[in-house]
Amino acid sequence: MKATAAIAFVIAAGISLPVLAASDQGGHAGHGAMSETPKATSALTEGMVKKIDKSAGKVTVSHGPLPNGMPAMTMVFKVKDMAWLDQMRDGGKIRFAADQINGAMTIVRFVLEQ
Ligand SMILES: [Cu+2]
Repeated sequence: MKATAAIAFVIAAGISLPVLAASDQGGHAGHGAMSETPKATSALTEGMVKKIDKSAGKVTVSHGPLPNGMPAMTMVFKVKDMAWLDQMRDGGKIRFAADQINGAMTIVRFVLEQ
């Protein structure tokens, strides 16, 4: 009689386990959706305008580490749109994204920092 009761308990425990596993999977599915973060805003790098050369279409920027692995430094960038040089000013802070275009690092997107 005692052995039968023990077997019944094991069977009951065995049935309850798959139920717990199913609810755990549901939790993981929700976590996966949160990993989709917009890449556009996180790719912007902080920089400070040092010198603007409108005739050459270039700007010297002291920038933080870039997503492409370049460490913080002061260097000359080209700009994708020459009109952007009119919006920048010496000593002004910007946040920008740069790409290698025709062998030259070029600012392809930027926002002015207050
Ligand atoms: Cu650089």
